[in-house]
Amino acid sequence: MNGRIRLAVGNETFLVSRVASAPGLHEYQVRGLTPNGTYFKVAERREPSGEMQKHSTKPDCLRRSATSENVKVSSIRLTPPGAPRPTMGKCRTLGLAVFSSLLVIAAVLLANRLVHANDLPLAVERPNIVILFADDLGYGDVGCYGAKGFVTPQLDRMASEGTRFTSFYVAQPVCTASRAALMTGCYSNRVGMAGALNHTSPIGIAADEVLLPELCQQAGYVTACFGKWHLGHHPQFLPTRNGFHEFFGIPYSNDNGPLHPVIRDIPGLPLIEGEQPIETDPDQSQFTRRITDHAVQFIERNAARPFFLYVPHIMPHVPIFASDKYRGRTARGLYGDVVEELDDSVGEVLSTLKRLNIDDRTLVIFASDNGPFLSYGEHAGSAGPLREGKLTTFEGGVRVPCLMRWPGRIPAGRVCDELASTLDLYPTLASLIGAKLPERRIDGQNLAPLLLGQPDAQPREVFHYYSGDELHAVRWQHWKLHLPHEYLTTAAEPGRGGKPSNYGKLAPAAIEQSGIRGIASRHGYRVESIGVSLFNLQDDVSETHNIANAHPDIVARLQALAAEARADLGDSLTKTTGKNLRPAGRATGTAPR
Ligand SMILES: [Ca+2]
Repeated sequence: MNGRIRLAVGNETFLVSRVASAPGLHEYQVRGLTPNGTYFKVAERREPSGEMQKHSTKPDCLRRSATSENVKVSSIRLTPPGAPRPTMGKCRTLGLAVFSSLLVIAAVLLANRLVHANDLPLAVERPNIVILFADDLGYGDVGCYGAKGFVTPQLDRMASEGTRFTSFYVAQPVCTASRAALMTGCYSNRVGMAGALNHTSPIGIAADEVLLPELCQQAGYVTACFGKWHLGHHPQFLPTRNGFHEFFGIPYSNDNGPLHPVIRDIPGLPLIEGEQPIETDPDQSQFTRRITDHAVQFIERNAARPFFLYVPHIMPHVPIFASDKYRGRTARGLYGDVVEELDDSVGEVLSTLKRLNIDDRTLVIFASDNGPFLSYGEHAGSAGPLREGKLTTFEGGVRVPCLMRWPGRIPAGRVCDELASTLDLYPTLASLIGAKLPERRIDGQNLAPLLLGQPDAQPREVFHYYSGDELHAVRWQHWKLHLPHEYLTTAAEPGRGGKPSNYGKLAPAAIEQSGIRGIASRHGYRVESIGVSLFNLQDDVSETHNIANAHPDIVARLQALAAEARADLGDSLTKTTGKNLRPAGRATGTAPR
């Protein structure tokens, strides 16, 4: 498709030129539709049958150009000069048929918006998706983010072959809440999830939420979850009831058993395969090894079809364990050993993709579910330059390392400082795999253009820092406003040997007692408070200089954003009930709280 190509939109014709080409992938620019031109891509992919298929993005003009919304478009044909015109009768795929060198995009505009089944995804080739999600790994715990005392060559390579995000957030600074947001694209409190569930919790993710793996299943993907689930341990909440074909792992955290550093008399930790407990209190030094084996075998079994693999690693959440091969090898001690084993696990996944020749059609994302559990001292990670860690809405709690790699599609060696969140993965991945979003409110933004390095990408501008149902802070661009709230800080000297700070003087509340004081009592924290404080994260990522007095206009703007968030999502600190909240699921026979 070299040379001049015409794109017909209704009765209008526009000139198209090829601006980039890679094996199996061509990018085109359409001139004249929008001031900066508009882009789309065509990919060629050989199907398992041996047949060559071509897939295309819908040109941007059809998604947002007012020009095209004013006309009824019955079909769009992209025809190289001199080629015979295709007939619609030869279209074999929904919305798009490409044969020979012809591309036909059929689309219908009704009532000023696209409603036809031909609403094509942004991506041209549907990638496999792999999400590797560490537990309590800090912002400063990866080599390319400044880790000291251990090395992460595999993650560093992933950064050099992909994009490293420096301003990537989880929705809340604790396990269950963070995972609920990743799986639903919603702020955790919107879907009724908060904190970290334990073996006494009656709730779990609601049945009517459409989880990311469910979107993937709808799009024809085979799905698996290997690691820690943490969205409810009752059978109805397990991964296999929520879109995953396979599950191997634990239902809640690895300290929720006899190895809890403080609380005694917790029942044994179950290891589950599918929905069946297969072991109780398994050897935790084998978790990373066993999860990695499951991941590698899953990829090997499914290399010929699209898959979604979610690997929520159990490490490096306390109690931390490394296998024999790794124990004792880093200057950082056991924590460094554990992260080096995780790093090798990432390397095994990447080398498996390469060996099976599916490397360039697999998007791999690595991130952590929240910041470091600082009360645990040398058994916890580091937030690098960021203030505080897990359980707080300072940057150290919610800003996490994040790497994304998709050779040939995501720019290599790029460092991206734009604001992004696990919230955004849901609509972004839906767009890339051609899944239809559910008709309910979500909070994620489609960042596919940003990921793919497109020139017209619109990054996220606002992020709300919630802890449970308390609104703690708001970020707009590089400005962050803390609203008055309490927070946790390590009670005394950081703990040692896997114990929290102040161990020996703790008066731990029962595990059922959630909330800031219950957590403080069990994990060696004390409660502090902060008033209205404005930080410029560009100059002061450590949140040390409150400049609210110097910028009343910025404070007012952020207060207005906070008011919008409260009306929508609620805020118990100001006793505001949100208009758009959805309840968690509740196990049968358990009484509402
Ligand atoms: Ca966690």
